[in-house]
Amino acid sequence: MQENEVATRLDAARAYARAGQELILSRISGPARSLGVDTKTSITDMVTDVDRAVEKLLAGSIREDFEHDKIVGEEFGDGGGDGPYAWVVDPIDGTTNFIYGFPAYAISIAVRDLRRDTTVCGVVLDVPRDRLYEAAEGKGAYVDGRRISVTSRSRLAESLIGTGFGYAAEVRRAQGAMVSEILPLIRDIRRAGAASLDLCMVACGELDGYYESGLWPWDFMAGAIIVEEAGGTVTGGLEPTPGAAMTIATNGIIHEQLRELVLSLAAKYGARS
Ligand code: LIP
Repeated sequence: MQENEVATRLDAARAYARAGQELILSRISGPARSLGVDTKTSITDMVTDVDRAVEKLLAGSIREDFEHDKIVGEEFGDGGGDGPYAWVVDPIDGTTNFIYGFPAYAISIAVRDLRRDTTVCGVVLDVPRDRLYEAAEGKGAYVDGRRISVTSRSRLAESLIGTGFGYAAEVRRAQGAMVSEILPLIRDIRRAGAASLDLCMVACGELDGYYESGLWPWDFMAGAIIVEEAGGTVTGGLEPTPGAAMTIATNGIIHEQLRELVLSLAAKYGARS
């Protein structure tokens, strides 16, 4: 029974992501990008009227199709639902990139089984590259229907690592100090600006690992199951599970090398871990 409930929600999540993509493309096609932009926690933490419109579209569809499911969205918070499933939605992950037209932003939708406190499926739609990443518990990870898997690289010194930075200046200062010490110890660093895409890049082998502090559940929950179903490992730093303090995702082989390095430097610079 539950397998069908998950499969139905995965099918719906794909359709909702495509509908959100259509809305986004309708707002940025044509001669001028007319975006209403506000700021949230700082002048660098931005949100647009398109973020809000996409979340309203997704939430309306979820409420209509799964009236008992809970909805947790970046822009409108928690809504409804007394049933066992919760939808965790980021209407545009990588909002800064979206505003600038930098081609790295995604719609991220995860479905949680609240009885088991587990993500049971997730989709991440890379809008600029038109790639749909997806995974369901125990069913593998895919991009556009093609099976994906993490790399088999075993040395951190040969690994390509993604990361990201928070919005507060004092947090960024410590994160910058950390990355300056990590950089000489790895192949190179990449900063895409959308956690859900960083995670999908680990899942499909475009990165060997990724770490970031300060993420919200809607940033990482869909990407995390996609990494795990692609054979990778996702943890926190000091915590076993990813969260606001730290999210670390790798091919599994380099996980403890990266985790130990991140923890030691976070302690040195007083950063969250
Ligand atoms: C973004 C994350 C990214 C992080 C950015 C920002 P948003 O989410 O996906 O990894 O580095 O600072 O938080 O705010 O664009 O949805």
